[in-house]
Amino acid sequence: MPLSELKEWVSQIATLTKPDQIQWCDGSGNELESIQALLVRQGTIEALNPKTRPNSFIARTDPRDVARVEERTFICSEQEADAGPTNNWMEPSVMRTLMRERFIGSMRGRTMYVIPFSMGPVGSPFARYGIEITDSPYVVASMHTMTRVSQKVLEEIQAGKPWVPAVHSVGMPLVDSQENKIADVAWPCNPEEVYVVHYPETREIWSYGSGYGGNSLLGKKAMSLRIGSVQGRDEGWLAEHMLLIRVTSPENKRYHLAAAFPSACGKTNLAMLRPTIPGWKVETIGDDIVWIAPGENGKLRAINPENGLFGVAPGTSEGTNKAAMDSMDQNVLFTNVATTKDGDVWWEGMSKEPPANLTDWQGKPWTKDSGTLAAHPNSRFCFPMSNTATLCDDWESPEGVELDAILFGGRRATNVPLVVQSRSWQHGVFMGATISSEQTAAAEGPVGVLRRDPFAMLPFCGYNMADYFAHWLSFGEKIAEDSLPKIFQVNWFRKSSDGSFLWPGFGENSRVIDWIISRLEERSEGQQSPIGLMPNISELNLDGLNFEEGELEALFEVDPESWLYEVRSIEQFFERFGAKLPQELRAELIELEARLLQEQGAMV
Ligand code: GTP
Ligand code: SPV
Ligand code: MN
Repeated sequence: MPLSELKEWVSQIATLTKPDQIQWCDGSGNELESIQALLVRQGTIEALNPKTRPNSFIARTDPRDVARVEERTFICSEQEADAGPTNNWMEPSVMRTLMRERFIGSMRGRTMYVIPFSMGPVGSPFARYGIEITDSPYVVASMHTMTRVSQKVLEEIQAGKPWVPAVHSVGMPLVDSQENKIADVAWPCNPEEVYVVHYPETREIWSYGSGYGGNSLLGKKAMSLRIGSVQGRDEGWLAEHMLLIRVTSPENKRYHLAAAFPSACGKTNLAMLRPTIPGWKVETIGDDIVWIAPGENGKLRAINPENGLFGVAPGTSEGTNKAAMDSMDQNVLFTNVATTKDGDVWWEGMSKEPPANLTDWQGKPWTKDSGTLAAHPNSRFCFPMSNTATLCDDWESPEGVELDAILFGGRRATNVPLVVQSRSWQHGVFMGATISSEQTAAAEGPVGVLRRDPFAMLPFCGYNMADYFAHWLSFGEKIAEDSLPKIFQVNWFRKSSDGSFLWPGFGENSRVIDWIISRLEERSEGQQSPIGLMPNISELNLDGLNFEEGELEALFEVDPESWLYEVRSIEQFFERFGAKLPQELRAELIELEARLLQEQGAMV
């Protein structure tokens, strides 16, 4: 029966959107090849030089469709309070009418694709199924890489497993209301009318007007985080914007670490880290999304529900992330990078000197005197997990891996030290709830402005963030402190007064991981500070690094006065949640302030 329900839903959507034809996707290699050929014919993608980059392509988007659009992302719960103060909300019935108007005939002249996909290995206790309907073959190609598109999903649905319906249209029909044909363009979209809409109670997704990234690949942020977080709240698990790695120490001990950093703040880079200190190994399990649930022994277990990487291109180089570069030797779909005259790709940071005669992300000739960026700052590479040079053997383990530590971080030029351990689970939740970061190009809006991005989930939490904080705190009640992962705050991005990064970052972050693991193994003591436990400098392996006078101190400085400003800013942020804010977090803030005042007193 359930399959007939699915078919009924597909035909309803077709009646609404009026496509020329319907194509059910099976996830096969042949299907991907024919979709790629179609995209090439339509001019949406171009093949790169098969000698240097086999089976790889570049897409150039409409310059108005280059990132997630948070302003146009909605959580339409029945009650506004359930969406909370950090989400856009509209009454579901009002939004449904509005979306219906937009989707009427929105696929005219196009093919409607029906994509059965799984987040997580099909059949795994973690796996969740979805059906995305889209009129964008670029989305079909990307979903092939980012999710598990498979007939097996239909069998699971037939067997009665729940699934999330997700409807997407680029919002540019090829026939107008007077029945006139409209010429297609290389990157159809409708940037003035973008809506990325979630109905958390009925677990539905509707997305209109954008073909880019998280706006249109609906298994990713929409299903795995916004709908996923709501399912997690109801069912006792967590859907998080995190990377997941296995770290092996020189003594051959294995640990699993997850880390939440806001968009474009270093998850993919940490996920593929090549340690610069001897004896350590890091293997990739996931780079953007992690689902966490208590296992049978009560310890938290984690999986990466995705099947591919959709990573930020600029800044990626042989020097900063060799593993990522090695993973891109074939089967990559690049979007909005620059191309060379030999049919290869380039972006800012790949090499010091750009090659001569580039074509920029908008398809225009470009030289370093052009005064613009060759690649869009949110340009991306997309490749299957199987490409990953540092892939962990157990990355698809259906029951996930046991989590030993959780890191929270952001992009902070000031105040936040390189690494701090939380005093407890509750204090760790406070650290997560108060992450702040300078905005990046991953979403619309001004780059560089500081904002609170709790748990790096501000754009991705599908319910009231205060309830989400309470959900995190509840694990501290259900699970003994000893069994819970230890929580750390990190910041790779602190700057000196001349504006340069104080910490070399990338592979050198292995030195921080070394200290974190020394804490798990109780090999180091650390030293208390008002904001948590920091390393004694002697506990850090800094062999081979050169710091100028005062730089290391600056990296770890906790200035009570500026931290008291931080307290005020957190207070203001917390006020947004009113009485819903868990009192434990208010208590943590009061205690933090007291410790800072005490420290300030001791200094005078
Ligand atoms: P999303 O895919 O948007 O969620 O981003 P992400 O969190 O995976 O960020 P990513 O690893 O792609 O890094 C974003 C940018 O930060 C890139 O330009 C990187 O080069 C830069 N970056 C990453 N790690 C470091 C680091 O340790 N130090 C410095 N200075 N820059 C870094
Ligand atoms: C992010 O913005 O956090 C991303 C890119 O990972 S997108 O898939 O567009 O959400
Ligand atoms: Mn992300």
